[in-house]
Amino acid sequence: MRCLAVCQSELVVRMLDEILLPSFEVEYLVESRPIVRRLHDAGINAHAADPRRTDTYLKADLTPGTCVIVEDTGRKSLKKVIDAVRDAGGTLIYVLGVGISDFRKREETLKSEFPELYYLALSELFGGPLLTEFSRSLTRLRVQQYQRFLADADRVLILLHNDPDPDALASGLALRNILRRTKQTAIIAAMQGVTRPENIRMLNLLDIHVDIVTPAQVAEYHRVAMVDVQPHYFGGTVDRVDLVIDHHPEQSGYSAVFKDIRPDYGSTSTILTEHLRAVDANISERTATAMLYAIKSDTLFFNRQANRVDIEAFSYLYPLADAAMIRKMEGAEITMERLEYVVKAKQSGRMSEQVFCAYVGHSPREDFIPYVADFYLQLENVKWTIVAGIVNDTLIMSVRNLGYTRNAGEFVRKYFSDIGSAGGHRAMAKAVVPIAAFRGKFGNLSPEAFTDRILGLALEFINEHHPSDKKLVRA
Ligand SMILES: [Mn+2]
Repeated sequence: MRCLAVCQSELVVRMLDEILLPSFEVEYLVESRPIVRRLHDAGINAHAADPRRTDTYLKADLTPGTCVIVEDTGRKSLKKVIDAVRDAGGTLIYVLGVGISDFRKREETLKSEFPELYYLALSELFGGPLLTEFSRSLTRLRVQQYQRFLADADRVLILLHNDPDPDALASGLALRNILRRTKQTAIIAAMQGVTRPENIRMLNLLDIHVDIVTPAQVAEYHRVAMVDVQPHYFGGTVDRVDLVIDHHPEQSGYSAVFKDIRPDYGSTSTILTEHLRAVDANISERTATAMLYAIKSDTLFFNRQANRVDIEAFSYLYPLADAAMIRKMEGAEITMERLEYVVKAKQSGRMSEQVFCAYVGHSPREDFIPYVADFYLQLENVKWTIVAGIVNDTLIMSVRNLGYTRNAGEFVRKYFSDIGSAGGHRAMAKAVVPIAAFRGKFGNLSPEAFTDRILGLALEFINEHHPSDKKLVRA
């Protein structure tokens, strides 16, 4: 493809020449003769010409298929240049803003007169990669500091939250990799082990071992790191921590020698991908697979709190990971045991105004309840699901909705925060209430009466009209 670049500064010519050759056949038109001479000496195809004259472009054999790049340094004569290019038959016109402080405004002004031109700002083209490089070198500094600090320890404990999820497990592997340690010298551990079937499958498929530790054992380690969790989670049982890496909101009231808390990130694995990249670490297929799966599951495949950095980490890890293995791990979600609870909910559940509510009775494990709530939300015509069950004398209730109706977290807080713990986000929430406290407020209900009562509360909540949305309803 032929390209004609109308430039004023030598730097811009040299930069374009480096970028465009050899894919393009480029010719430069420059007003200043001394600059043209220097460019000539450097072997660049430049000519001195007046860019405001149409015959300049006719001489240069401009055709409608020639790509014309015009450097814009803010001069008023730019419009004359564009007019001349168009008069000579030019149609593909790119204006490259260099040192234009408000390039959006400049673009708008030009486009009002020449709607078909393309405006590119050098600062915008160049800024993203430059900032990425700068922040990577800051991250490198941080990582090297904690690598050095932890280097002399015999054994490092990498502590995860209870019932570790894919993000916690993957972060454990990633940190071990950054610390250049083995499973004998960096122990991945939790105070309560993995219970969810898909997470157990992940442990088996990727051969990850999670030690179970007591607070007393934690204290015996020379160095302690935490990933995907912060010390307050352990309720004061862990009083010394050297390194904390997490994406949950920052908690106060603890001190750590090093910490990297980024609440705007969708997963801890995203933070650790940046750490690994910053120090050019080799990422094994196993670690990449775990991390990719973690980002996918913590962001619900980019449905929940994910941003550019998560997508960036995902695309970096993707070619390093084993996609078939991830499909196997995800397949583990459906188990016979879980299907039993799906059937129970089908038999006892009730549906009204697209709200599905079910009580599944006593359950040996908590994960059956959110699983059933997620399951029924997939049905057409279901917009809310509320599934409750009893685990060890405690009522557990999972609430899900499609995300654009009223807030699920508000619902559980409104009715259950006075008798237990209740909270969550717009689309997913949970209440945990001791049975005695529940009976104290609502009475001793039969399973059918319980379902009716909760369904009634949900409909009342969903249909509560705020003054602001009344108009919407009428419209
Ligand atoms: Mn996480």
